[in-house]
Amino acid sequence: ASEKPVKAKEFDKELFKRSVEYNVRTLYRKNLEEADAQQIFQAVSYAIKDRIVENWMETQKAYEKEDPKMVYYMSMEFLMGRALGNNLINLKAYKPVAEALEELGLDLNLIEDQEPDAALGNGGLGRLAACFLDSLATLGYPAYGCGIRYRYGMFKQEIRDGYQVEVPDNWLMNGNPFELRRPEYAKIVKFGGYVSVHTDENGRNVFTQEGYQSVKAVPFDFPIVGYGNGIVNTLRIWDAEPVECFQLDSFDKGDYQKAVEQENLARNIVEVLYPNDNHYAGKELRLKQQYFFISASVQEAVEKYMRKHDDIHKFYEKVTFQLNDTHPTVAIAELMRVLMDDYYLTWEEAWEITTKTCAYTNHTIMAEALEKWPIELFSRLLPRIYQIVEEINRRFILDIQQKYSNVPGVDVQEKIRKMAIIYDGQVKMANMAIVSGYSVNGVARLHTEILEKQELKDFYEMFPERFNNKTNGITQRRFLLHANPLLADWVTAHVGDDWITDLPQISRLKVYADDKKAQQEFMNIKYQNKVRLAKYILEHNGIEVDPRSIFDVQVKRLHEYKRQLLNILHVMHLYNELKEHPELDFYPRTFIFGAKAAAGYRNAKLTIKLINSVADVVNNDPAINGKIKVVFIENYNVSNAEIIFAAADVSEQISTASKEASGTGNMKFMLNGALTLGTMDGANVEIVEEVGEENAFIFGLSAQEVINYENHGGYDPMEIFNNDQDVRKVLMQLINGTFAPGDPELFRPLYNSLLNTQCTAKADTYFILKDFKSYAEAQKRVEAAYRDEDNWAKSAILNVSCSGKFTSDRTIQQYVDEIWHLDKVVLK
Ligand code: DL6
Repeated sequence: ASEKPVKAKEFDKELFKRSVEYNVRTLYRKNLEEADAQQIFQAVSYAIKDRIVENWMETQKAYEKEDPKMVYYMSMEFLMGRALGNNLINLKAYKPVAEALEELGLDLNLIEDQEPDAALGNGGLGRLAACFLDSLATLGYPAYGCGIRYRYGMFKQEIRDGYQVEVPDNWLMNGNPFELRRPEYAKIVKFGGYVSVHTDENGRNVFTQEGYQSVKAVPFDFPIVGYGNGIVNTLRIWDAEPVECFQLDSFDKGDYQKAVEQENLARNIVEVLYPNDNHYAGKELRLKQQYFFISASVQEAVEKYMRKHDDIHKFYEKVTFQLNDTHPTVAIAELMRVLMDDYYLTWEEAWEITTKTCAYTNHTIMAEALEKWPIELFSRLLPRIYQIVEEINRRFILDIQQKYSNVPGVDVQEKIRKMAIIYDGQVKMANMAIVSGYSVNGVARLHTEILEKQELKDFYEMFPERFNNKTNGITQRRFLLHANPLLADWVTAHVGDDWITDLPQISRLKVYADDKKAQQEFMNIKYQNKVRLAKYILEHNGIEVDPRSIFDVQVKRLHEYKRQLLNILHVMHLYNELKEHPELDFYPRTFIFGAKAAAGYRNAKLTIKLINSVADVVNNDPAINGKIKVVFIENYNVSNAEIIFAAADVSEQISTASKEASGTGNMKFMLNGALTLGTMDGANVEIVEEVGEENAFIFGLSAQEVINYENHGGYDPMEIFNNDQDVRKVLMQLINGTFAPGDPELFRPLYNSLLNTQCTAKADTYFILKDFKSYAEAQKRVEAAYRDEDNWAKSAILNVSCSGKFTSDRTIQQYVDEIWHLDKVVLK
């Protein structure tokens, strides 16, 4: 490999135009004037794909030749969003393509809007995986993303009468122009049955799964284009097909039932993404999904390796598996199975390879997100895998006993209770991931510290060398270059365009923070982006908002720990203040929310209804003269997120301290010059460290304070209710019909979640009332700060210029240096 990167090929506009016209003709037997918008999107995408495929082949050829070590990023979720715009950006062809299309009388923005989001993920975890793929390709590291080609991705959210309604997301309806079906790499995945053992002629025990059902896993490859370097990596997502097509004559052979079951299994397995974020669904089908894509991916990784090498013992020198949370951790047992059952390695040999191959990322400390499978289910569905997990567990318990039996003061049984992989009738996936891998990482410094000192303390004591932190990051190519072209051009005009692949270069903007002209230019760009969002809101919500008001935004999944409820209670409080004191000098504010709630999450869905109900009252009350507007943006997704981040003044990152592992929205807002209003949680801590507390608004309990309360049984919210009139008033409004005139009891469950009036259950587990006052004070500081426009602009520019650390390029480089140890491939 040469050290010097190639220059991107000049973009041939005429060739591109001809190819779009040709595609419209051959795909649809139409000319450009006759084709509809979707057909044009397809034709443009195929023209771009032609270009990508060339680079894709070159890249794969280089990998073939150089035989570098590869990372397989295993994830149930890849929240990719749209591909066309991103591909154009990374091919450095966005502007020339926009011009070429304009010459054809077409608008690239409208064409981009024809593409459905590839929403194969819930939230942060899935979007992180997508950012990582972008960075891996841009940095030139050989990588595969491995996942599932769900027929239906994250549901589309419609708001009807203020309530969330889930609508299926048929994202493949018009076909996906960028993907390639690769039936030649199909794999068989087996479920159920039983394991028989016999001894072969060499005296080895041979384990065979019998009486199983099987599914054919067929991969679809999706190109991941690196920025301007010609590299194209692959996201491989697996579809399921029946092993044999349904055959009528099966009935005669007595296989009828089996044939139908296999057909159904294939149909169901990849049907839909489970829409739970930070919450474990515990469904049998989910475990099937996990094993399905993992078995196929592990089989392919081993086969690919063996196509080039003859010694399986050195597998880990060329392959590493990064397990994105516990969802793919069955990979550990599957790799052991393949090595022992298909390659006849001993347990010790297979264990050596597996433990040098697998690494695990923890993304949450939320107890309800930790996967634990009932033994009955696990062993019935995956009988051979269960045997292997049992053996890993048996050996691990021996290790615990050996290590701690003679240590004074250590209760070995207690250690086993907390650390065993199989305990209390359950298989604990996080424990298996830690025991069987070479690396365990958290996703922000505070999160990793909490893992080490609290949640995974026993494991940290036993394997301190495995633990490390990798603070998350985001790709600036999608979230600034594509999402905010005005700001991107402005940054480039001031500091050059190195930031696109080297975000810390953006710190050179700092010298402009005090420059009046730069401040005005920045505020003007922000204003234009607010106008763009206001237009989107008018079109989608029918609500008129004033782009001169403060755009105060909280967009993320709806979860009690993220505390959208705190935000809306505070809006209610401001509304009360304005009603009581109409003369109040109040800076107009637009509160913008966007959030999907898991379909079965009652309080989350009720919070959406509350936000919309407050919006109805506040937005239509002439007495407050439009000073507060509340907007709930329907169907928050990667594409509208790009418009939202660019327009935000205030970034609400208000989770209960210690609960948000990292957050990545916080970084996207910062990159776009919004000021953080947040708790000292997740990566907020590092954001504030970079930009300075004077350029953010920090409030609330610290993580340690929250943990202390939790360790002592919580706190008493009634005390606050009884003493704080503001809090009392908004809480009473939850149950007196102020925002639900027809049904005053509607929001009672939210009220009950905050107050333990019956003393039966814990209340306010997320410290909303405890933090309310400090949040309201921080909001006052926001308002005061915004009135000083120059100073606000200065802080906003400083936020942009201090965002360098939060690029996913940095995160990936740390994974490479400290975990994976990959070499860059540079195309000649
Ligand atoms: O690491 C990506 C993302 C973090 O930024 C969020 O803070 C965290 O909540 C999220 N975790 C999950 C865990 N899901 N499960 N299971 O989504 O990860």
